[in-house]
Amino acid sequence: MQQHECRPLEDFVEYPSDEMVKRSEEFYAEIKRRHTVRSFSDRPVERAVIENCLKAAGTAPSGANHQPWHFAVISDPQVKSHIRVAAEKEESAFYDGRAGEEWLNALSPLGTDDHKPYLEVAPWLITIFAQQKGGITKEESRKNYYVRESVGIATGFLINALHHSGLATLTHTPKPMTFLNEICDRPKTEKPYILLVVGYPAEDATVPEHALVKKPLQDITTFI
Ligand code: IYR
Repeated sequence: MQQHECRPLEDFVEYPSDEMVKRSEEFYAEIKRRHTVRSFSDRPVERAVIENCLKAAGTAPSGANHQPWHFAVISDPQVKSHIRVAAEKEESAFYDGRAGEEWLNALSPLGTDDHKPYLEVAPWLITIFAQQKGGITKEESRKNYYVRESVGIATGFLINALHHSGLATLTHTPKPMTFLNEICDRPKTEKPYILLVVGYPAEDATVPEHALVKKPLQDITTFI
């Protein structure tokens, strides 16, 4: 059996309890300002910011620490335009009926449609892929575990890091999104998970009222 080596937990920081309350309040206030944006500015965003946020995402916990994610990061205008054309093709079939009535009814208060100009306007697109095979190093091809859970957590870290850095995001999920494997040149063993649109919001960006309705604490928790 492989040796199970450990080192002391050196970078954990403990705060006095009143400071903990304050920090948790401040974090809530900051994350509460995060809104999904569907109208982006074409203002450029420094690559260093994106890289730091990706490094933050890469620290997420994952099954057996296999880190079963790949981030394809796109700024090339031609590739973005290719993605827009392919996504709009799938989305027009979706909004034209493939989604079904119940789904389209659920979406109507958000005002979404098959028109996705932000895929070309925003400076960065990040396609998050979930890897069925991998391992603790890039070279391995072992089974991965809890892949969707792990990639979901890493995506949450990424969205949070981008928001914290001062950027807006949109979690876009064209359906199906297999066209992203070809465009991003990723193997079939990787499943596109979310296409994250990243940049500054357009000056006239709005947030649908529907998206601002968050369930109160008592509706999302039971303390046992
Ligand atoms: N993928 C489509 C539809 C869509 C689906 C859900 I569920 C949303 O919360 C929002 C949109 C689109 O991106 O327009």
